[in-house]
Amino acid sequence: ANRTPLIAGNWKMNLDHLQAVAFVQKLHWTLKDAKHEDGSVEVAVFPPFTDIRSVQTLIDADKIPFALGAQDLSAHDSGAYTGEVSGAFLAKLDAKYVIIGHSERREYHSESDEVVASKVKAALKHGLVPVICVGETLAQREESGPTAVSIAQLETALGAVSASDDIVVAYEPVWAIGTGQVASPEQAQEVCSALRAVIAAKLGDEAAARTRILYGGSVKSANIASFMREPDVDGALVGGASLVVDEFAAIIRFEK
Ligand code: G2H
Repeated sequence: ANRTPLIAGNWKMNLDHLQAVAFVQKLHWTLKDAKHEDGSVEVAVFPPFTDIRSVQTLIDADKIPFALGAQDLSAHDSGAYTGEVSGAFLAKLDAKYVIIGHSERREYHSESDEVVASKVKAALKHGLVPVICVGETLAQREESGPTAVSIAQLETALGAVSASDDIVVAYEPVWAIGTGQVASPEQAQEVCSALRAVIAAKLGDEAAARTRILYGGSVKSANIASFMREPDVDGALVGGASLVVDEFAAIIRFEK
């Protein structure tokens, strides 16, 4: 299949808006002449909400070919939801993507599969591409095997998705997140291929062939190529390593 690889930097709660602008500028200069310039790899950054406007202004002014995303959104459009951010607001800032159901949201903010599904619906309503995160804990892997939890999470998340919608799926085994304990390429492939089968069953073969599925969890420049060689891994959701200019640039420059 002909899917453009997506390298996505999830900054989590790091870099204030001034640091963010400096970082994106430096990354852009480091990548001059790299293949993302010709569109053969898509680069996306996911800063904290407070940085999005500043990064968007910079990207626009300097014609930097990075897509912009948020790390979460509200399931609601507007109203009395103190502290929440609507997909409508993110769309107005030219955000293209929004991460939904990251394991840190599921764990620290008790986001259920149903909440994730309602946020996916809200993202699509506002023209944002949801990056739907799924993945199992070590205990779940030992109890129900490598694929069951991710399959169930994705099936619920796709509840309000239709075949023509643009979505991205990210498989992030919880035991590999920020731990340095990376999944093997074979483990990533096994789950990513099972997730593609879920998309095929729910949305059809065309959607399954078109949708990008990312691996996330301790991705680094030293291991990115091994994941990208797997047929069902179409990119990476990168946390820690996306905060280091040279390291993230090297990930974007991966050679299979
Ligand atoms: C998983 C990943 C990015 P890290 O959370 O979403 O983070 O690369 O630091 O494991």
